Amino acid sequence: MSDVISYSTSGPVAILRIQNPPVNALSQAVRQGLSEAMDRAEADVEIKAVLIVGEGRAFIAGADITEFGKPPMEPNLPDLCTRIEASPLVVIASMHGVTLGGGLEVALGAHYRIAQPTARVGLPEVHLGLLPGAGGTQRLPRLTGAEKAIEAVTSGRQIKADEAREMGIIDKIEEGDPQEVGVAYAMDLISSGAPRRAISEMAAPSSIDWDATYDGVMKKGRGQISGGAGVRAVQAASELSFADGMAAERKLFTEMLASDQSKGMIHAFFNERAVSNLPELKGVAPRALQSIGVIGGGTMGAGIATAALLAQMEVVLIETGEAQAAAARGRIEGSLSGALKRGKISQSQHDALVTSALTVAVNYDSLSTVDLVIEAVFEDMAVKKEVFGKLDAVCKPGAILASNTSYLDVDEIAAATSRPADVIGLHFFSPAHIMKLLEVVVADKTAIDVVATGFELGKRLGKISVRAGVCDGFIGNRILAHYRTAADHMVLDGASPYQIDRALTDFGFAMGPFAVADLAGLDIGWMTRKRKAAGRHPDERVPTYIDKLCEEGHFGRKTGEGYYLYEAGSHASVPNPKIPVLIADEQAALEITPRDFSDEEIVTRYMCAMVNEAAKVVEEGIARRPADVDMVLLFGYGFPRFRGGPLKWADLQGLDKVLANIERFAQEDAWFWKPSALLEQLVTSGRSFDDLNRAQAK
Ligand code: TC6
Repeated sequence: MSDVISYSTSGPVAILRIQNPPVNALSQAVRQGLSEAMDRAEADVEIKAVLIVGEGRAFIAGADITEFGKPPMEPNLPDLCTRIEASPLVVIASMHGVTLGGGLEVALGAHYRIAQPTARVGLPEVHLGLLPGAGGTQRLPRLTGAEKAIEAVTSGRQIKADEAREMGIIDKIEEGDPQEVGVAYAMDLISSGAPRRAISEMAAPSSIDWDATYDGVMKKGRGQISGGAGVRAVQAASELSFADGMAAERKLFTEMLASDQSKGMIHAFFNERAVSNLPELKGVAPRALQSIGVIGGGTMGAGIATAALLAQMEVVLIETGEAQAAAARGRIEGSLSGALKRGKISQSQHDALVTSALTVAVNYDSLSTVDLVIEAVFEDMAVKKEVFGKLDAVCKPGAILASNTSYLDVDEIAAATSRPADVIGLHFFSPAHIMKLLEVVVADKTAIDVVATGFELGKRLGKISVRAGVCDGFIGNRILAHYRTAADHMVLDGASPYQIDRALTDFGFAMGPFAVADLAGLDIGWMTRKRKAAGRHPDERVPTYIDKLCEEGHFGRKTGEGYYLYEAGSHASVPNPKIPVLIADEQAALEITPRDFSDEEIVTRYMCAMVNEAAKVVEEGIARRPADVDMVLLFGYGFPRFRGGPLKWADLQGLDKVLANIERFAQEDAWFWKPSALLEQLVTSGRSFDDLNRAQAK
């Protein structure tokens, strides 16, 4: 029989055991193997029931995503589910670990479902820009009703066994070996004469207000289309016969599969995993990593400490004085209480973290035994060097000395110590216990096992870790500075910051650049402009209108006034009427006649600036692969996941089109819009950024 399906019997029960590690994805071989095994069971007169069970860590994690985009191979999944359901035998699925997507659709094709108490089920296709395409949107609502099915299909969330049983998805929960409990359940069903129970034959779900539900889902999805398609598919389950509903689901599924959005999301799925698989780290053992030191207990330092505590590490945090130490402890305890409230940790874990895992001290000597120290002090080279000099003196040999700098030269920081091989950049994003991105900044002399330890730390903290080389701003902040400047140029030329923010949130960004600037603090950009003023190219256009607001002490959300005005204690904001006046003054001084911008032009300029700088970051080796840049933007900068990242977006647009736009913009401002050499080469050779990703993966 098939390699991936083992067939055995236990009395009148045929056992179909799926053995396709790591997660029993429904590859062609699995589909074919299941179909053949069903034939075999049905051909055996002794067999009364079929048990489907998975080996390893999951029942079935869904369709094999690696097959998407390839020519379809028979048997297809909808037919397999229908074939299982149509069996004259009683079919049982025994679920453990996760049962996701096509996996749940197979289970819904079965007549009865039993699960381990720890099992979780879900239809996560929406996270891949898809909807269930093998009957999930037709069968699930027949069990749960339309509303619950829509919630499952549009959130894609994993549902715990208890809740799934309450919803009617699981018939029985029983702890034990999935095969043993499954066989026992099958025997009970046989002896009680339980009938075949095909969900397709159950009543269609009642009608709900489909249009209102669709609108709500589309609004929540901020431009993502697959959630809305999921609603329409469930509507078809309610309004059409089962067979017609299946055809409607198939049509919507095929449309989604062909969409750029699913291409973007599938790119994100694979690359959020691939990004930390560095070939040079294969076989390199990380150094010990049980205790970490954090220098500075401000928002960033406290966030890093919280993240490490939540990952069960011991933390020693250093502050400059007793009052600052108490404030830092207060911040960390506040975040840990939040984690307790959200159910991330138990009361006893919380108490242990606060009392024994966290030490807050004012003396560097407390760092003498830690495995790794992360410095999160003021962004000033002299201050950093002083800190690293002190760390060099107190830390044990082999301890890793890391800087959380967001743009300073890590080579220069390393040179302030006698052990540059132990120095690395670990750039977290605020709030560090929530944001998923970690840039692991590798300096010239960083030892390879120190790099491996940086990635190991990221893994333990649940981060998406991306390797970055040394340059001003590394991957993310360097690219950000560039596309922010493109937005500033558009403001000088006549687009309002509010139109720009709206056009970009319509594109799918979590926030527009001016709302982000207010949130981060306008003083940050102001300081950066001052820092960079000396080395500025004569052709560089730098708007200064916002500096006037900073000079008056208005730094955005934290002071209640920036591009927007903020009401105390509320997230609501309105445009600041001073801004158009400041902009008009600067335009007059520069003799610029403002012009209109369409939303489309705003998005094009913003995205082209992002892509051009991102291509330069790859070209210079600051990022390892185009997909690494994509993951940085996705996980650190609110880039819409359904677009896959800026370089995936560029591929989908067509690189020739993107380059042509950049060349057109360069006619107005040759310095800012100088095309990336890599982008030019790719266009000339007819290749894409994804071709580079694939070449690197080999
Ligand atoms: C669907 O079913 C559509 C049906 C309609 C059809 C008509 N395929 O995440 P991990 C790999 S859509 C292929 O590190 P975890 C993954 O790449 C699908 N490969 O582990 C990784 O490989 P690597 C709906 C897959 O324990 C390895 O398995 N299903 C698939 O943290 C381990 O993964 C989903 O969307 C797959 N379906 O989490 C489920 N799934 O080791 C997506 C995983 O070479 N998967 N791999 O890097 C997940 O959510 C998680 O992987 C998990 C396991 C919860 C299953």
